[in-house]
Amino acid sequence: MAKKSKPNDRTRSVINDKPARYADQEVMIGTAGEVHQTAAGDVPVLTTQQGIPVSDDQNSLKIGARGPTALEDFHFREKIFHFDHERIPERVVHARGFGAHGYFENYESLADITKADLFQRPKEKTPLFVRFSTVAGNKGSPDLARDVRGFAVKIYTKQGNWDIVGNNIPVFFIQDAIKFPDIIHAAKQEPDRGFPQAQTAHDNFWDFISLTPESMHMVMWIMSDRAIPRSFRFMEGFGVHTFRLVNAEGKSTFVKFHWKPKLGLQSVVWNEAVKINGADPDFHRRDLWDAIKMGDYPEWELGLQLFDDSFAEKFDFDVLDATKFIPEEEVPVRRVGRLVLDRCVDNFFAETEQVAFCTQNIVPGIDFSNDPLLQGRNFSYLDTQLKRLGSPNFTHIPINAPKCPFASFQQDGHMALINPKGRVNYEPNSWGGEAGGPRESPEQGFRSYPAEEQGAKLRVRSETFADHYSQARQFYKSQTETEQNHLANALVFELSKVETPAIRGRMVAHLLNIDENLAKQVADGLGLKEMPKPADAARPTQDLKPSPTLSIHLNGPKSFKGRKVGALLTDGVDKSLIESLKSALDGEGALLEIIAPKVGGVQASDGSWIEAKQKIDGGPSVLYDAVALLPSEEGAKLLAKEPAARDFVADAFAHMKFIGHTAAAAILFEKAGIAENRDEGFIALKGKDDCSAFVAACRQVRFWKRRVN
Ligand code: HDE
Repeated sequence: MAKKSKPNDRTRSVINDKPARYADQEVMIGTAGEVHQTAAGDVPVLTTQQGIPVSDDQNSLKIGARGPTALEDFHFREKIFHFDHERIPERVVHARGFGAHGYFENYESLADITKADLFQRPKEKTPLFVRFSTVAGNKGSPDLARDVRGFAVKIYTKQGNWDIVGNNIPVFFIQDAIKFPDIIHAAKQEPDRGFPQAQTAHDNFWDFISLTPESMHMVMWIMSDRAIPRSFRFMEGFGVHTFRLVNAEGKSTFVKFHWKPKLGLQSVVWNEAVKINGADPDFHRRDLWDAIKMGDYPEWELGLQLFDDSFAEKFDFDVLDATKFIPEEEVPVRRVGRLVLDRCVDNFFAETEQVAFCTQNIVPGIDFSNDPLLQGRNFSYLDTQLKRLGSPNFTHIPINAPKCPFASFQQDGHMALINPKGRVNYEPNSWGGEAGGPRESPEQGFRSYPAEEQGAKLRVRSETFADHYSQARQFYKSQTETEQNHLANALVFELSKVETPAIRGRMVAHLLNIDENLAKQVADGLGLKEMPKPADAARPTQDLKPSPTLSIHLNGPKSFKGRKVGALLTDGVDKSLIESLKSALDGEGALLEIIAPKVGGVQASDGSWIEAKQKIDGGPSVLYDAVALLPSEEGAKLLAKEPAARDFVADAFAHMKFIGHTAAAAILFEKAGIAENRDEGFIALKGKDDCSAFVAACRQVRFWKRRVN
């Protein structure tokens, strides 16, 4: 409560001591009716950054109530000055991201293959931070852009920070880091017009791609449903490059890192992605936030593909070529631990925005390979952090600081927060003991694997990188028919946005080297008048064995756990039915979200009130994995008049979702134009058993047999 002020106190804008009431809020009102909330009791006093208490945060200091603002208003100046400087440069790639805290738990000692401290002791937990991202879009772009997802993990080990800065796709567009600015320039908005944003469906991208045959394998992945994941929780992560693990005896083993989601793989369909971007552009970040806040902690297993020089020698492709992967059928993935995300950030800027991943951050027991992409990245990340965070002291920011003891003689610079005490800032020195500061440690210190390197200094690409189509074909052949169709449709969609016909033709010429049917399907979809000749290939396409682990559909979830049903209710809904549905979903570990004509909720058949989470037009069916239509007879008739309700039903059908429904929903099917098309994906809900059957059916996630697209 504000202190009593004299009505004629001209230095105060609250002249009336009687509070005003805004529904639940009691507030003080100023001379122009503005709201003043004042400190009292456990509500702290607002101060400037210098700690000076602020008397009025609603009005700047003026010469007379209608006069000019005084320059001496230090509170105003400080507030605006700080606001003006709130933004730091967004990441030049992966600008849009979302992070969370968690831990890595090691299953067993891996001392035989690596001396990395975090892998030594079974069951040991090591804290970490993960940031998921899209690549091409700017910070405010929608989550469901067709794009690669970043999967960057910073592990705070007892021997320093180890960053695995990976993606959700195991290969990359280019083979040499020198091409990175080109691929990114081509993918991002075109420089003259500043659009299109967060999409590759434009001339520059496909122009560059069509002149970069090494990217064809990656193109298969980004045109597949991998590029439109249902959420971060349902996607894989990959370290992409070949790395080394080095044990205490100095023996090196090559390794590829994998993150395997416990909930299985799942993607949305393209038409859904387009609509989700409008309905909830934060769909992925909200999903992660909600899951963690509800205690449904997302989990991935760390998998290692381990191989030696002799495998590298005999493998069909160069293990240093990041446009190639090693099929799991050839080198199995050994699962060695789990990553659990169990804590949301306290502050998005401090943690998610300021986290600075660097591929160069490796710990003793891990080492690089000569992959030219990785070598280039090792320069880029440190450099970019300086630009973004503005100081070489970005490692002092809590999210970036190691959680183990650290000591160096690096000093000063902008925003130095961790400053050593004492006299010494160099070594060698003769001060000794604590006064002499830290010294090198031949035993514990990081030592590079002494790989033998020799050769002429050349600006060339290794000929072992020359096969551009075989693995692209292998990827395509490993997809189910539905997935192959999605891939072809995606290519047709993207290339239809390309305005230059020659680029479309060039792409089809490359597709001919991957799969003739795919090329024909795309050419047909584009209405290409003449089939081009296959692009001249540096190496002929090999027919490799399909790798079933590449298909999302063949590696889908085993349960409906972690998924969400949207239930559309009206007044008069059968209370016991909704309760049965809720308990069936609870049993599965899945969620129920109530959608109603008004967010206030509906009155159930027994007179009780059920609150809604969404108003019908704010909760379209694209936001759910399956839907339940539970209107009363009367309610269904009213819903049938609402375009949003008709779309809800028509989209659920078109997106091959399972549809649980009461008999009263029939009028909705009719109005949505799908009354004739009812199939086994429609499950009538009358009682408890039907609800269990519905949830059991939902384990397939979608009713693919519907084949609407
Ligand atoms: Fe990155 N990449 N990248 N990248 N990358 C960045 O670093 C770069 C590449 C990846 O959530 C930047 O902090 C080059 C492959 C992720 O903060 C920058 C090359 C893979 C993230 C950069 C690559 C990645 C980045 C921009 C070609 C998968 C986001 C902001 C050699 C293995 C990390 C930043 C986060 C971010 C450079 C290629 C993954 C500019 C030069 C391959 C997940 O340094």
